[in-house]
Amino acid sequence: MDIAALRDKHPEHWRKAAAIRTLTLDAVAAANSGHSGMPMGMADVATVLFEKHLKFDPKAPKWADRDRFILSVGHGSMLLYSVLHLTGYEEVPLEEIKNFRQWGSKTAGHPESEYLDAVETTTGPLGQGIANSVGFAIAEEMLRAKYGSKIVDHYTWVMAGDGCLMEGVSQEAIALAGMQKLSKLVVFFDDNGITIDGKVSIADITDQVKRFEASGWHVQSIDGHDPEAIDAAIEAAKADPRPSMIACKTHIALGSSAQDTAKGHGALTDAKLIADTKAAYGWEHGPFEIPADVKAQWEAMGARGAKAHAEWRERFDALSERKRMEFERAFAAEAPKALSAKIRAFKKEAVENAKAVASRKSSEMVLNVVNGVMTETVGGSADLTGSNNTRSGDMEVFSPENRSGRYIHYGIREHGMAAAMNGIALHGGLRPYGGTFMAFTDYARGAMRLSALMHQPVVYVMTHDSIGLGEDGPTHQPVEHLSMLRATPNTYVFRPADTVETAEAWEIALSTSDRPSVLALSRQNLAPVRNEHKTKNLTEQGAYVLREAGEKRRAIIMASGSEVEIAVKARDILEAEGIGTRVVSVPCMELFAAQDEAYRKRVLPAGPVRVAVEAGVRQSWDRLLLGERGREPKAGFVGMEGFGASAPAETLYEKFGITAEAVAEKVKSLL
Ligand SMILES: Cc1ncc(C[n+]2csc(CCOP(=O)(O)OP(=O)(O)O)c2C)c(N)n1
Ligand SMILES: [Mg+2]
Repeated sequence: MDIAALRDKHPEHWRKAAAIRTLTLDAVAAANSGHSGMPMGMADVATVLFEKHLKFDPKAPKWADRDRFILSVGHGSMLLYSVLHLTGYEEVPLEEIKNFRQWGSKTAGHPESEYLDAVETTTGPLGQGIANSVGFAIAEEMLRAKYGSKIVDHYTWVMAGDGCLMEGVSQEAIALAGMQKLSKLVVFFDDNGITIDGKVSIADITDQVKRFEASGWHVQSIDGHDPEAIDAAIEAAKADPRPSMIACKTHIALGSSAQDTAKGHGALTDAKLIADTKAAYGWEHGPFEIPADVKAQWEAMGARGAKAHAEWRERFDALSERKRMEFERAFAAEAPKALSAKIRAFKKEAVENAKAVASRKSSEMVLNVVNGVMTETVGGSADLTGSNNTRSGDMEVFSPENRSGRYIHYGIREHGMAAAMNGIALHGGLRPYGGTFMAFTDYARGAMRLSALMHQPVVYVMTHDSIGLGEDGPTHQPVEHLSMLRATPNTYVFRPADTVETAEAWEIALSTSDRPSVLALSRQNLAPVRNEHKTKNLTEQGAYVLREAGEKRRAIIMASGSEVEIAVKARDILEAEGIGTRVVSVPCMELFAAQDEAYRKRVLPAGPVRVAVEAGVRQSWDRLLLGERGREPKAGFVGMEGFGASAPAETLYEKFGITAEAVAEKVKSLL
């Protein structure tokens, strides 16, 4: 690579890009860890994008109509931090660059959206960013249709590497974006041909350009170090009505002795290598030193957005007060005031006209009420709309022809759906929920974990939540999933027992702004257990006394969802034999854990025998079964110990011993 030729051809550009490269070298050297090669390779693309195209205002990182810049190749975090520092984001002073990857710094190893306002999405798990970006671009289309292009009209720019494109989730994302004709989505592919183990060709010979083209994308291939070519490609991408992919041929760790090798991927910390590289760059400044003229040019790029932002503000202020308040409420992820009253009325009606329904159906009934008062909800399913019951009657389908549609056919792409929902939630202004069979949370897991890590209020409608789905058999019957989901921090896992609890769970999920919720819903009908109307949302306490012991209390049976009915029947058996038994419904363990100790002890006093029943594995119940201190209760569990089987649901409950009789026997064996 003839670095001198690059320098000579575009000397002004070169110095701006070199600032990214040298800040990266210095920060990685100081941290003695990190990834130098990607920022060194993609610095030219970043410079042209920020200088000529990106709509942003460092003084207002959360300006609603900013362009979204997504670093899908998260290990290249120093590229982002460098640019944020250079353009004048106050949250990234030079101190933060010097403290890259250290305790308490905002410049984490990979970009964390929780740490910096300017980080649009947490990346690091390869493939997530590009899949999130599809959600960002969908959100932009929807909101442009809703509020008009004077209020919402921006691009979503992505940098993705070989790793992102090798990950399966990228295929789901690319296919969905192409079909949806997301014209304001532009992906820069860092086509450097290198990953950790060596050349990409040791594991992949895909023609990425053809691959994107096959899914309906506009594609270009350019020299990623030529600023004129980069600029022209961006112009062409903007002009095309399809999503665009620009394959940028780059040299990883450009200009260093590690260039074009796997060594260049990681931390380049050798003092001589760094000195030689800076010499090749013609960079004669000390560590972390940015010459004033270069810094001034970057700051000028940062200042450019202030005007666009001010003009946008004027247009926004000209909206009716109602529109403005709705926009701001939705961007703050606040539920409308009307929601609670609607839910209360729904609950009353559900008690008055009590009937056995599947909780997936109850969920649809709730959505029919909710979606009318919350116009920011965006529904969807991974090709199981009729099974997940996710589409309420008033929802039109989102498509290239109908950007006002609020329902997305994500296709059979659970992971892509979950990642897109993260993007929609992160964009702001919309509240996504989406469904699949609960067993396939495994397929969505990578993105579900990030919903939790990023505190995004995505709602996962996971139906067919146990062996109760019956004949489809063990592949489709979740067994370990409830425990896995409950083990995930920052996640509410709701398993409602009937229509009333389902409505309460939805109310909480839609009133929550800082974490995802999973609704575990049954395929089979559930008998109503909440037979008396209570305006209070009992699910909010996570667990509560559903039936009190008639006789002196000797046992407590805990259950969730479809097994609450079994717990109530077991209580009948035991009470008939003079064994006083309380039933505790546990729709949300996380919320119960958040109650004060006095309440928890009131619901689960130490004395009586405790038995939990759930058509899943025991693991997540231990905390409730074993008590917290003092005398340990005698405890037992009725549930699954292995995978399910293919048969009618009633047979399965019988054969796996999840019955009222078995629960009553378990209690008696412990007394
Ligand atoms: C899902 C996932 N798997 C594995 C990794 C570990 N990892 C980090 S970077 C990388 C290689 C990425 O290659 P590429 O995208 O080409 O980046 P480059 O080496 O060009 O910087 C791998 C395997 C990861 N971060 N995420
Ligand atoms: Mg690579």
